[in-house]
Amino acid sequence: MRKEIYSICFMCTVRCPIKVTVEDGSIRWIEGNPHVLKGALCAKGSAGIALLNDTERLRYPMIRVGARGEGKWKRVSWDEALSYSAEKLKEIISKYGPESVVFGERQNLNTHLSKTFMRAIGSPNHYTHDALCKGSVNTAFRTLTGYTDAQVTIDYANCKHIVLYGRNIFESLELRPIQALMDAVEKGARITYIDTRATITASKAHRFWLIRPGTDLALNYALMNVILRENLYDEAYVNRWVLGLNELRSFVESMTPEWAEKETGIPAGEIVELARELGKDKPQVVFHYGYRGANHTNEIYFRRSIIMLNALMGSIESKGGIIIRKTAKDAGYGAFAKYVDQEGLPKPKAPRFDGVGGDLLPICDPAHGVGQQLPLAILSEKPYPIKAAISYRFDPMLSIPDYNQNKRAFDKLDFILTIDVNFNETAWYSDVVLPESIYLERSDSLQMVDGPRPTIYMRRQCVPPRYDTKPYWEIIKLLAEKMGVGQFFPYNSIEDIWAYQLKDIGIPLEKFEEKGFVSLADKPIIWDRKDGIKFKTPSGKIEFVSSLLEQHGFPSFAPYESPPAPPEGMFRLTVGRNAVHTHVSTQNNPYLNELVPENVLWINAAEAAKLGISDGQYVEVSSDQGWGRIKAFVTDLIHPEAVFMLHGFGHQVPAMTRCYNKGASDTVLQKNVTDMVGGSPGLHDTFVRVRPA
Ligand SMILES: Nc1nc2c(c(=O)[nH]1)N[C@H]1C(S)=C(S)[C@@H](COP(=O)(O)OP(=O)(O)OC[C@H]3O[C@@H](n4cnc5c(=O)[nH]c(N)nc54)[C@H](O)[C@@H]3O)O[C@H]1N2
Ligand SMILES: Nc1nc2c(c(=O)[nH]1)N[C@H]1C(S)=C(S)[C@@H](COP(=O)(O)OP(=O)(O)OC[C@H]3O[C@@H](n4cnc5c(=O)[nH]c(N)nc54)[C@H](O)[C@@H]3O)O[C@H]1N2
Ligand code: SF4
Ligand SMILES: [Mo]
Repeated sequence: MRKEIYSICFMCTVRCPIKVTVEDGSIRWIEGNPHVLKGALCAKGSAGIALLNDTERLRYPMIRVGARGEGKWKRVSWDEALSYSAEKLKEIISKYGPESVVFGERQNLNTHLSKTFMRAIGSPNHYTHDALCKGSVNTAFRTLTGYTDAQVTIDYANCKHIVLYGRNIFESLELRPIQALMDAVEKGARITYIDTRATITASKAHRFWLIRPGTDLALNYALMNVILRENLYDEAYVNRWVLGLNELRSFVESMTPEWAEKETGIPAGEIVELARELGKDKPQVVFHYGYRGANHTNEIYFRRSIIMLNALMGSIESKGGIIIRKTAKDAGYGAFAKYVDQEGLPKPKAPRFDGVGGDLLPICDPAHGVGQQLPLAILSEKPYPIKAAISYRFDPMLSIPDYNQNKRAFDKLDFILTIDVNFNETAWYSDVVLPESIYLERSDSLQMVDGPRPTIYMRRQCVPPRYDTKPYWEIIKLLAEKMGVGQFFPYNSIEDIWAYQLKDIGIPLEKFEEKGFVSLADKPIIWDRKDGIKFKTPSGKIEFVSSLLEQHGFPSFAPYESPPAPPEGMFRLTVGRNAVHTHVSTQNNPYLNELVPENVLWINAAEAAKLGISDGQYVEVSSDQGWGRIKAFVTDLIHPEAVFMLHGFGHQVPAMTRCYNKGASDTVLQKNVTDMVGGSPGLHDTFVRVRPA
């Protein structure tokens, strides 16, 4: 029998809507949901079938029997694994308090259940990947608009000019945005791309600038300088909505394009030209606030400068600009319900392990925390000893900079529990490993996507689990029951969860069968730019002079500091993604491994010649944190101060035979430093030495 099932991809966290064809209980085909994506899917999405059939993924619950990291395991029943985990956790809680248990996950559809679990056991220590990915973007948005970056989106389809700062949009993919952007380009939209190397996105852009690493902020100040001097900004919008224009004007007065040329290497005349072009196309222009790109410990000011440029152009809540996402309530429905909001759930009082909301990281988002503080908090035992770490759909060992330090920290823990689909680095180092069914084998909590047209998507099980695995919503309920807090998980099936989530919205579940999603608005909801934008700052305006920053003793405008050039013979390590892999999780996928089996080190040709390194030769890369062996890719297409490698390689788990020891790991090399205002890690703050291996 042949069936077509609408669901949601999870080969990366973009979560594209998909249509899966199932015949006689096997998956025959996966494509993008034609109602949203015109059938398109990326390479990783297509490789979902290879993950389903992979014999090297986690197949049954296991308890460690050898030393940590030795790789000796006992296969156990679900009941034994859960009872053992609950016993260990209860023992730790009774000795050290509930705050000694930390839970980390990559934000996902079930995050409301994980947060419920942590609140139920009395610990404040839930964190997500968010700070590691874009903590300073989140904070920058809140300082300016009161919204997080996750509460806004970009209207690519109607944009006339987009500026991308290392936002390598055609390789670090999100399918819907790039389809919309390509449509806009066909209608004449322009792309300006700025990177320290020439990526695929650079090759598709109308203008590409190879910038000196870490100097994007200087470029932005110079753009502001021109925009203000030549009155290129949207005066009516700025007068109505911006607080602190005069302060900005005097701050950037001396930061001319000529000054920025010396910092960035971008000719002053071209900076002026870009400012004038954008001035003409405003407000349908976007300066992309990005994720990674220039990641340094002063990142908050860079991200703020990007958002301020949007404000100057009047593009926030404009067609073809940045749109504030609208919720079910804005569309006239009740709120989308989450178990974490249920009555009677304890509110833990202890301070967070990562210092968020306290003196250390006062203004970072407590909804996410700052995950990279975990190893530091374990090692220092400040603010208190941490004894147990639970990781779900997240690999802290490889996703938090400084692998060797992470290992030293995890060595100090009494209990490590991992819930994953792959034998990731953290699972290998765990005491108990619980295998989740992969996305094609399970249904999940509904996905509420706020936006101009708020829409709810459904992930639906396509085939039965191949191995002895379970969906997370069931795993966490069973663990909660063993811990004695099962009352906070009052469901018995995924349908119960769906009904709970929709209880105040009132859409029947059958409606999802038609297209896999239900939209709550017929047309985009856009607020009136003259008077109707609801900014959530104390002033109700876009705060160039920020009350949030200044209340906590941080300046709204910080003096520009030039990033140091690396010492002789060294390079600034820069990292990123490509179109074929997801972070640290797909390197062992049989299809994707065949396409890109290892990473290479981009190095500038003139610098390579000085070091006697030729293209394709193995080199040794080392830093104060560690070292790796990797093939050199010698090219003119990277700035001489930088070297670049893909994140996610250099796996050290022998059970993942296809990717074991292939390429080098950026995580081993990087130091764990953070923008202590915004929360992002300084992933590009490490200098490395390179020599022939
Ligand atoms: N050194 C360094 N660190 C980084 C970055 C970097 O570039 N360099 N990038 C940062 C960024 S931007 C991000 S977003 C984070 C991402 O960090 P992570 O979220 O840790 O990375 P992923 O590769 O997305 O996935 C982590 C784990 O999720 C598992 N997984 C996949 N699908 C499922 C599932 O259905 N169920 C379960 N239970 N598990 C699943 C994978 O097997 C993998 O072990 O890393 C950050 N950290
Ligand atoms: N295929 C694929 N797509 C993905 C993901 C994935 O894992 N795989 N992950 C998703 C996630 S979670 C994220 S966060 C996004 C990340 O999307 P992007 O933010 O686009 O991230 P990266 O691929 O890390 O690209 C960073 C770029 O910044 C450049 N760069 C380094 N230093 C500087 C600098 O000083 N200035 C400038 N201007 N550029 C610099 C690097 O050369 C690199 O090309 O991608 C998302 N999409
Ligand atoms: S970008 Fe690719 S891997 Fe990620 S959700 Fe979409 S189709 Fe799946
Ligand atoms: Mo990310």
